[in-house]
Parts: sequence; C-alpha cells; structure tokens
Amino acid sequence: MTLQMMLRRMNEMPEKGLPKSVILKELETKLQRDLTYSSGKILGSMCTEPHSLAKQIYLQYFEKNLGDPGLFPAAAELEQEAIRMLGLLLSNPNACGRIVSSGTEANILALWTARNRAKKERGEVIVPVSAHCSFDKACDLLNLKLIKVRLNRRFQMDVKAAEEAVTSKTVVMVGVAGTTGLGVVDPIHELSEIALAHNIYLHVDAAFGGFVLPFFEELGLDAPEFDFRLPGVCSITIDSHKMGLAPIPAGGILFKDASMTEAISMRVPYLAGGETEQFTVMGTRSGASSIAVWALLMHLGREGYKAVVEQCLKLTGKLVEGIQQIDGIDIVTQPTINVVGIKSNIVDARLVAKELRKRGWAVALFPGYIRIVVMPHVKLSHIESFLEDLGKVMKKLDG
Ligand code: 0PR
Repeated sequence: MTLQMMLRRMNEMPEKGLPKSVILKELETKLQRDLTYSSGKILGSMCTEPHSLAKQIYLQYFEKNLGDPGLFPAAAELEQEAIRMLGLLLSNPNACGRIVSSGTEANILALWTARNRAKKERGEVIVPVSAHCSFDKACDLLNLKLIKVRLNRRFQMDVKAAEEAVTSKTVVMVGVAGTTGLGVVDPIHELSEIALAHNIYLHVDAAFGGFVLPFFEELGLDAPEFDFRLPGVCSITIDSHKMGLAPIPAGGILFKDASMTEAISMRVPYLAGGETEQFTVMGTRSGASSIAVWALLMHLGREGYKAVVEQCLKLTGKLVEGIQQIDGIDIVTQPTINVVGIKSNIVDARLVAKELRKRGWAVALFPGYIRIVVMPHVKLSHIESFLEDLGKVMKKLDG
C-alpha cells in the first residue's frame, strides 16, 4: 500500500498497523483545525492551558489508577493530601472528597448523597435557573424532580423564592458560587440558614468560583461567603481543571466530613490491590490528575493562585472598560469574578456572536447575551484586539 492509500484510509482501523511516523504526521494534519488557548481566540471557555508543571507530571504518572488504590497507595495518599489542601482553601480541614472526572460528576455525587441521606420518594432539588445543566442530568439519572427558582435583579438566586420552593419532598438546595453564564455568587449565607431551618442538604457549586473567591479578601475585594464556614453547607464542587490550571480531567467534590459519603459508598472487594470503598461514579480514575492537582497546589501556593486571580480580574476590568466605550453594547451586570456577560441593545446577541466567530473569536452564547471568561491564557493584547473587532462588528451591525 502506498502512503497515499494509507492516509486515505485513516478513518478505518487498518488490518496491518501503520508506522508511528505516519500516525504522528496524520494527527498533526487532522488536528490543525482545533483552536488553541495560546492563540488568545478562546474567550468563552472555562478551561485554559494547563500549567507546564502539571503537564509534565501528568505525562510522568499517567498509568496510575485510583480505582484500585491498593495498587497505588502512595498516589491515593497524594489525592487525600490534595483534598485536604482544597478543604483548607474552603475553610474545612476535615473535608472528605475526591478529584473526579468533572464538575458534572461532582454535582451528581452531591445530589446522589443528598438523595440517599434523605430517603424520600421522588425527592425534589431546588436550584436557581442559572444553575449548570449538570443538575438537569443528575436529576434525570437519580429520578429526582428539579425545581428551578427565579433570580433577583442581580442575577442571584432569589432567596424568598428559594424558601417558598421548599416542600416536604425537598432533599437538597443548590447555590452557585460563580454561575456559568455571568459568574454571579448566590446568597449562600441566606441559603445556609434556610437549609438549617428546614433540615435540608445544601450543596454549593463552586466549580468555577472555588479557585477564585478564596482570594478575594486578601485582594481587598468584597468577598461573598460561600464555603464551609457557613454551617448549612454539606458539600462543594471545586474544579481544578477550570481556574485551578490542572489538565482535564480534574473536577472536585468536597463533603463536610467523611460520614456524609457513607450514603453512596460501595464496597468493591475483589480488586488486585485489595478491597476498597468507592464513592465516585467512575471506577477507574486518573491518578495523574490528582498528582497534578497536588503538585500545583504545592508549587503555586496561595500566593501563586492569588496572583493568577488578580491578573484575570485586572484584565476583566480592562474588558469591561472597553465594552462600555463601544456603542450598541453593554455589560449585562457588573462582573463579580472574571466572567462577563455582553448584551446588545440594537441587535440580537446571536448576530454579534456570529460576526465575532467569523473573525475567529470563540465566545459563548447564552440566551440574550455573550459570555466572556477571562481565563489565565488571555492576555491584554488579546483583549485589545477583541475590543477592536467588537467595535467593528457593532458598527457593521448598526449600519
Ligand atoms: N458547574 C458550573 C458552575 C459550571 O460552569 C460547569 C461547567 C460545571 C458545573 C460542570 O463542569 P464540567 O464541564 O467539568 O462537567 N462549565 C463550563 C461551561 O458550561 C464547561 C465548559 C468548559 C464549557 C470549557 C466550554 C468550555 O470550552 O461553560
């Protein structure tokens, strides 16, 4: 077979394997269409270029499987140390948890735990309408009924509506610390009080905000309460593969203490490394993810992460200033964190997004607005060139 023929067949499994060099060349060509974070064109994603140390570590330890911790006890211990550090970041040294496949898995684990603890038939889950779609998935999987509560004028979960939604069937209430669309932090303090008063489980989805908000106080910013300091909070999602700079997959779930997870723990007796207890959806789990998270927490320290957050917030400020100088568009609301909503008062946001995409910008489109996430890969030069293009787009659409 000629090389040409080999390449033409690159979408079927060949009878006889192809040389490494051919595979590598073909992948280079096939993957060219993918966007890169370093191009600065990805402005609507909550993921970013992983830290170089994490990449190195990931490659070095990719064979470790935390699904069989008896084979990799040292890696399992590093996961526990990473969880302890994340727990301290969220004000709870006794937190128990796992580095999981995603924020979606973390949210599923929280609802699964709450459901099993409550022992109610077709229990109800109260979330703000701004909650991530992982809660829709979780409720479908767990046969729970999802109740979506309206927002207040600041796009936060409306506390009164949340309390009114509580019934005898409620098993869990969810507050979001850094919403997917606008980066808003729900009034978790009030939700904690409601949860305690009605004896219901409170889960906080800080998948994004978990690596941002803990540094606000030290940065001299207004720091909304959202973590385990609030007594009603039973679990928190915190994803290292978002603002934690870790490679995918690195979601995270933290429970208040080890007793919480008993409700979903399964004994797996037959493993090569010996019997274990699992409370994740996944069986086989990446040890490299946990080791990379451990290494980043140790290497960057609080100071390093604080500097990352500070820089992202500084650029967010520049972006907002620039947007406010362009006719025909405005921000949806003053951003709390490095997530900005942009709306147009002359045309549909979809048209703006379409024009931006033609110019190579990958922004996220929500109903009525565009979302920009100023992640660590975004530089001032990217913001400036985006604002220039946005100005041109608005002129064109206005004309
Ligand atoms: N909770 C919140 C608040 C989220 O924003 C997300 C995802 C999740 C949970 C679920 O996390 P996983 O995606 O890890 O399961 N938020 C991002 C979003 O919808 C996911 C994402 C990431 C989308 C990168 C696009 C992208 O390029 O924006």
